[in-house]
Amino acid sequence: MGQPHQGGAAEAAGTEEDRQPLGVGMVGYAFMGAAHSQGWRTVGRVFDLPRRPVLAAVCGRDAGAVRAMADRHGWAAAETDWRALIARDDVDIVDICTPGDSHAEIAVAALAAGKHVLCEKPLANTVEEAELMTEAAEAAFDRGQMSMVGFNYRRLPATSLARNMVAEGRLGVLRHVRVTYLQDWLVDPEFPLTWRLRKEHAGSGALGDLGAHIVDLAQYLVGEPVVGVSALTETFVRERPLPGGASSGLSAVSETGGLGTVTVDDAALFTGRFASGALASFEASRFATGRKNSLRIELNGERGSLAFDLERLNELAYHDHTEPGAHAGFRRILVTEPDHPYLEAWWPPGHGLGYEHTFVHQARDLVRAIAEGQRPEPSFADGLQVQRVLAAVEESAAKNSVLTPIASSPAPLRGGL
Ligand code: SOE
Repeated sequence: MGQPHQGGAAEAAGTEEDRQPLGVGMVGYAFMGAAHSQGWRTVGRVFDLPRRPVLAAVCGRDAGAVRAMADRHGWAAAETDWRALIARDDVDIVDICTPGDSHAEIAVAALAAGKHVLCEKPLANTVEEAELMTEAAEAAFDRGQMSMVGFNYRRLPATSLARNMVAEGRLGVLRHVRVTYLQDWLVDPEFPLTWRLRKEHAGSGALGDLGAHIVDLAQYLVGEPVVGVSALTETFVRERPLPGGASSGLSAVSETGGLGTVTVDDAALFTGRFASGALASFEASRFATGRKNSLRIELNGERGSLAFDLERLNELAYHDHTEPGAHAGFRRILVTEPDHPYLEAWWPPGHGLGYEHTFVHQARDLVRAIAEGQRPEPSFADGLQVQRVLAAVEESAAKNSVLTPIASSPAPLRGGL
């Protein structure tokens, strides 16, 4: 067992100010912007980093709101045009926290301007955009610029430990991967038609927002790509009240009595196969009543199983199937030891981390990759692979919109969008 944290690894290597600054410019300032801000603000105070991240500038279209956000979260400057942000000399990393419809344009421009790029998930709204971004990222890597996608659930100590255990062969040959990511914020039919419910802004619905996370997490844990899928999607509430105000970004949405059309899925359900033959099931929904942000994953292999639940994110359940049956069974690993992933610099054992720490760890990994000239993961190529799975899910769901009928079934068989 390692030693409890005694005041931070950063202290051992001199003060933060001794290190060369690395200016961050963030585009977008809502929920994800606030989460990333916490990550950038905290990372250099906790981890021993080779460069010192500086919150140089944040960008958003509403001058007053972005200035207030900058003041609250400690950004030195506020911009209202992302082109001005990426042109700034004090910005080395462009951190993209906008809706998916602007990821490609901003990322490609930022890479062309010589910046490193961190882009929120899903990488893009389409495979074509993701391909363009990946090409730009590969060319930029040759010039020493790094690109990374914000799949933050990889950066929990427990999911990271699970990845290590799978890679060490503790589960043996994998047979099953079972993943669900469930929320319930769309159950109310009066919930307004925000940008997340329109294909032109979000690309897809629960699929791109939640499904992207679980596809990435599953592929990361298994260490292999998903090679084929069979899917069903559904939009349960097809029209919703239009939100007020130009800032909703939905002015072009067709109006029928104050209602607009939902053009993305509310839920996506799919099975899949991994390259080595393991079978997978995935479920992403915004209609799972009572489930707020419930992400669960279980892997079953010939030698054992692992299970993770985001609502108990400091724990990992492990069953070692090589133990004698009389006392074998799932046991709880409390993932808070200093020699567990990411925990060398945090609190003493048992004190636990939370959701926001994933963004600190994301910042840590990107800063180290930049300083060491190593390609960070997940790369844009990894993001493109996820995008291809999402596209295959949509293609399969379109084909599966008429289900194989069960004899004498009275139920309607048509689903999907
Ligand atoms: C909303 O569904 C959301 O904020 C996602 O966009 C995030 O990626 C996820 O981490 C939490 O839920």
